[in-house]
Parts: sequence; C-alpha cells; structure tokens
Amino acid sequence: MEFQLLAADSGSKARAGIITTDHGQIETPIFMPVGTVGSVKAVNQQQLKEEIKAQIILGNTYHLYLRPGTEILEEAGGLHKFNGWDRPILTDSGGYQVFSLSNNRKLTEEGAMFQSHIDGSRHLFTPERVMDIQRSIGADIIMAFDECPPYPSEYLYAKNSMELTHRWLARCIQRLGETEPKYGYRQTLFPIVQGSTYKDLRKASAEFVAAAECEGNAIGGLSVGEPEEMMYEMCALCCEYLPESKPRYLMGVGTPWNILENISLGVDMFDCVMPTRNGRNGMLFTSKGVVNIKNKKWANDFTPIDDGIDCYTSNFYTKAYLRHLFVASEILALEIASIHNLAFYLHLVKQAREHIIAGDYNQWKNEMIPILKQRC
Ligand code: PRF
Repeated sequence: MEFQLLAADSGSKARAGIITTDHGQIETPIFMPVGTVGSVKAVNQQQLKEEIKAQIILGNTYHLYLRPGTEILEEAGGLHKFNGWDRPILTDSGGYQVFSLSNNRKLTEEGAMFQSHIDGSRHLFTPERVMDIQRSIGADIIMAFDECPPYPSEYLYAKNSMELTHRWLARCIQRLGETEPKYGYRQTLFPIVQGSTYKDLRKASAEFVAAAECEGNAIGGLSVGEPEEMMYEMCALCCEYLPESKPRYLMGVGTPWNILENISLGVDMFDCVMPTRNGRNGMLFTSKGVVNIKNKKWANDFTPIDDGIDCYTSNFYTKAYLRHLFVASEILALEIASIHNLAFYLHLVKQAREHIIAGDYNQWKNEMIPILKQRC
C-alpha cells in the first residue's frame, strides 16, 4: 500500500491524498460504507459503484468468521471473489464487535473468549487467530486486535486496557510476519490507538502505535458516548503524534458534521453504520440538513429527496413517495434511503477533498456545519 499526500489546507490540519492498494486507488479523505457480513445492507454492488461511488467498503472479522466462516471464504477465493466487490476492502478485527455483540465474553492476556450472538457457540479470539482469519477473508487493509473500553472508564481500567492492546499489537505484527497473503495481493495492517478520554494515555498510545511503523494508523475508542468536544480533543491529540506521511483512520465516526470536524484535525478515513442504519429508520442526511422522512409534513412534497448531489436515486425519487414507502413498510424504502445517505456521505467527503485542494477547507467547513445540522 502507498499513500501520497497531494495537498494540505492552510487554515486547518486537513489533507488530501491518494491511497494505492492492489485493488485500486482511494482518494482521501474518504468515507467507507459498512458491509458487516460482506454486504452493505439493502444496497447492491452496482449501486455502490455507480450511484454511491464508493471506493472502499468495510467488512467485519467477527461476523464473517461466524457466518459464512473462513472455510467457505477460502473456497470462494476470498471476500472480493465471494461478494463480487473488486475494489479495496478493509476488515475490522472483531475487537469492537466481540465487546458490543457477543455474550459471556471474558478477556484474558491470551485473548477474548465469547459466545456467538447467533447460536451461543463458544469461541476464542486471540491476536494470532484474528490475523489468520483476516488472511482468509483477504481484505486489503486489516485491523489489529484491540480492546475498546467503554465510556466512561476509570483511569486504571483504561491504562491496563491500552497496555493490553499494545501487547496484542506486537503479537499481530509477529503473526502477520510469519504468514503470507492467501490470494496473491498485499494486505496491510493498521494498528489502533486507544486510551479512552485520558490525554496522557492517548499520547502514549499514539506514540506506541507510531513506533510500530505500519503503513497506516487508526484511532479507536472514540464516539462511544463521550461528549463531541471530548472526541475532537482526543482525536486532535492522536493526530499530533501519528505520522503525517501515513493515512489516519478514525473508527466508527460519525455524523456528517463529525466527519468535517475530524477532517480538519487531520483524519483521512472514516466508517460508520449511521448512513445505512439511520437511513433504514427514515433519517436522511441531505444537503439542506437532517430529514425525518416519516414525518407527515413530507406527505405531499413532490420534490426530489436531494437535488444537491449527483446520485440518480436522490434526484429521481420524491420525498412524498419515499415517505409513502416507509409508511407502507415497503422494502424499497430501505434501499432508497440507504443509497441516498451513502451517496450523500461520499458527496460530502469529495467536496471536502476539493476544498482542501483549493485551500479554503476550513472556511467551507464552518459554513457547511450549521446547514448539515439543520432539522428540516
Ligand atoms: N476498535 C475497533 N473497531 C472499532 C472501534 C474501536 O475502538 C470503534 C470505536 N468507535 C468503532 N469500531 N477495532
């Protein structure tokens, strides 16, 4: 993987770049649609490419390991062959999902014991196991196995957890060095900064992660319930200690305004279930603000969902029709809302990139945020 920096904003830490993987290039800053089980919910691959213009999608080790399992993924020739997505893929390590989804999890130095949320079966995830599973899935970018402490966490808990994540990182790197990619293209490991909301821990963790000299770095443990200002403060601190020459990925963030703020702090990559999950509940992010499409006020609004972005679905269907589909519980509602929200997120980061290159990012961001936050 290579990362080329193209431009940096003068009024902020925002940057524009290009990541090159064996499955193609990614223009940063970028938003990565989440395809937990290897499918972006309610959206097909053609729509992802042509309407949403996704450049990279996410998969989850935890889910893919439980279903369909590594045997079938290997038989298919990896996730790209299995789901037909020939552009870059990133897989999260399962570190986060084990803690948020599974039952009876128990953490030890060795790893995490847990019971599947699907059938209750018992499993052990260790850093080594998680690297092996990500070799079988075959994503271009794979994540280190970490623990994401809840918010709030006591200082001592956060410190011990961070140190465990650091020891696990060393084991991930070791295992990866002892194994080969299974499908003939390269895989690159991103380590994850933790440290909860403690400045000294965040600094120590970012320095530890930077010293591992991986090809990109991630910031975890944020957007877990802490106030937004605290997330920005921690993110800024992490960016300060993570190398400028490598992509920075902020995990699981967030709203459109969260993304614009964190871009200004130096983040290059984002993922979040919000556009798809909230979309399926009727919450739309548009160029005029946030829309609850189930609201009666849209019943006879025959204007497009959003004519401010270049997406067939957003331009073609009306608010009144989409509201009707939601009220009638039609499955097309989920598809239209998901496509629109993802197209909007991709449109937003593309605009951000253009403003970084033009050199007026910070000013544009400050004008955009109040518009994005408006409740329509
Ligand atoms: N670690 C991992 N995945 C994650 C997170 C994390 O801390 C978060 C936190 N926002 C989202 N996804 N491995």
